[in-house]
Amino acid sequence: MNENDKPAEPVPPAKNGDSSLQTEDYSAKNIQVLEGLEAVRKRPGMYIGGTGVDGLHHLVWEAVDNSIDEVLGGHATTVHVSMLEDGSLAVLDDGRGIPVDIHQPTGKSALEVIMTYLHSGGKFDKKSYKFSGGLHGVGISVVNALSEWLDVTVWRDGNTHQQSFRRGDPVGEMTVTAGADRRGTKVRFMPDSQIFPIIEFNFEFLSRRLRELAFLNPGVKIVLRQKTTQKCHLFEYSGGIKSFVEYLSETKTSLFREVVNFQKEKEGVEVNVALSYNDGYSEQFFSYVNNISTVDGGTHVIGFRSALTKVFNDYLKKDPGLLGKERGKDHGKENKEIKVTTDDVREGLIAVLSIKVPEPQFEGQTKGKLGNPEVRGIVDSVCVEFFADYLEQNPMVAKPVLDKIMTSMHARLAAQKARELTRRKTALEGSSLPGKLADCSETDPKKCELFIVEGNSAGGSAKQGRDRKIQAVLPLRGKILNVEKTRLERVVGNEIIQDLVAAVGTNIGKDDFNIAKTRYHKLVIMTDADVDGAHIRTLLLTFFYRYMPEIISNGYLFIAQPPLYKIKKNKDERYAYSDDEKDRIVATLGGMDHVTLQRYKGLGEMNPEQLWETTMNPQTRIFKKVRSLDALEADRIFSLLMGDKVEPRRNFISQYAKSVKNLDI
Ligand code: 28F
Repeated sequence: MNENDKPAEPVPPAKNGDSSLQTEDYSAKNIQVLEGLEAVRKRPGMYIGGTGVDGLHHLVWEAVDNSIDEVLGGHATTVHVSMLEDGSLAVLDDGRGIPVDIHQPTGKSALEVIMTYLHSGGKFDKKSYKFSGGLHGVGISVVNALSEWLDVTVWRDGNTHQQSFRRGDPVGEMTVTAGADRRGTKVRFMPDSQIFPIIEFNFEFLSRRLRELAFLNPGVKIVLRQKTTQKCHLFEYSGGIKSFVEYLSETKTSLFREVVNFQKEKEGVEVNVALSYNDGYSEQFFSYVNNISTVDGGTHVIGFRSALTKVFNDYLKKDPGLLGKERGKDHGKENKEIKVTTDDVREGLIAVLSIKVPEPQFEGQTKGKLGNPEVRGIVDSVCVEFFADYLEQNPMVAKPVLDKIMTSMHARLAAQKARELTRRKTALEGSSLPGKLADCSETDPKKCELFIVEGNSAGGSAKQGRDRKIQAVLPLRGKILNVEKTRLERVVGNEIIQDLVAAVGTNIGKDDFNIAKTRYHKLVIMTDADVDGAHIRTLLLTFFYRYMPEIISNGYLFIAQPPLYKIKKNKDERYAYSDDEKDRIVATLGGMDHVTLQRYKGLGEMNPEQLWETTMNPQTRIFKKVRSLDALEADRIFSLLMGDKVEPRRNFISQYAKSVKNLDI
């Protein structure tokens, strides 16, 4: 159905007696007018976190969250997000439509007030906390303030209401035309290039977050469309976060069939958990509070992890035979002090924890951590109660998981011993930086950059071409380890990984990793544009995602974008970073027969000056910042290609093989 089709009649509110569903019928009288929008344009970062690409996309999340609230309230069914040819973006829902009656105190329509004042609207009273998500629900008026133009359409009471705005200011009155055969709200906006350096939306980025929202809001249907490419993604998951864990597990070999899933409300906090275990060594864990991703965890995550650990230790106390005889040694005598730790229960775990809290306190620089102290005990007790009973009832789940946890624990104990030995050894010799590292002279990590370069030839050019004050280079010898089927201990043992970990400075592993020890606040993966380069890049992304996730969540990891082409006309040399850009440059230089075109196959083809100018010079280079969802995608692709499951790999390759360009076998 395209966005202008007549939407289906919305379903009546769920009859599950859930009193929290939004059934209040708001109107102008519910609006509390706070302040005008000039504050938003002066300090946009205060309202959307920043004016980079993340901030730009927050404009979309604000509108989408309003539409999702309408669906969760039982007044709508579908949210459409459309990337339009002119670069603007439209969000549409088939809900009740933003109220349009006159707001007495201002004499304006409720619609105009909601679009032009901050924090207006009844959404902020306690009753509806269950739905307001997004960037702490700052309201659609922020989108309006930060848009060069914005058109809103409301279909309501059989009429079509419209109003346009420029940088938050109304352009004329709200117009009403009779004869709407539909209901709902549509907001179309063009981000303001006076606020955002980059105003292009990213389809994949939108797709990942919209998929996540569909998992977090079971029953919501979300359609994402890009007009220029006709690409279209539809997300709807009636299974909610259980479907999320199934999606994350698709590429893994699970230890038991059914994803474990439960939800329970306690003292006003709604706890929703889904989890599975697989035979891999990495953990995939996502936590949310009121649909907001808490990348830095918090009290809810502490409660969850302590509950899981406690339940497995209690289970082992009841059945000490499970402690097992690892390779003939009997751990019987040490039984009493052998305890499973939170790290042991993370190996091979895929879990989603989603909670709803009336008054969440977010902490940390990126507001990605929950602070409410009372939540820890609530989540802990709810999870212990459910998991203890579940393991009792389901031995075919408990057994394989405990086997795996015991193996993980013994490996950890063995590695601890090994580490103690090596620590004593390096304490004698002193921990050294890898010989391959060409370090920089600056010592303030905030100013330093480490280029992780594939292959010695490119490494050589990078070492010669770099700015030695702030730029270090670490050439990687050959392929790094396949971290899909490798436990942490072997990863640490691998020489190339050791060089990388030593250069980065943070150490590795949950109890040793320390983000404060990062020696560079920009870690730049620089690999060739060919298949080998892509393979190394995926390996590195998966390694960082699994063993140094905070490097990514702190925004320290980047991917260098070397040029694809050099276009020469007499003395004039230009570089192109995409096929489109190459076509544009060739056209401006008079067409193909006036230029010579070189397609770069690898970094090694550039001399140090060219590599500096095109890819390393902070004034001219292009870096792509790695976000957690990008790395999650790399991890998925990596498991698909390197994991055990043949079916998903065959599907992936057949789906993408035809679209692979310049595959040089
Ligand atoms: C494309 C973005 O913003 N959809 C929305 C509604 C519906 C109501 C509403 C919104 C009024 C006074 C708060 C309608 N009828 N999509 C959207 N759909 N806001 S935003 O009301 C806002 C309240 O205070 C709505 C009856 N009650 C609420």
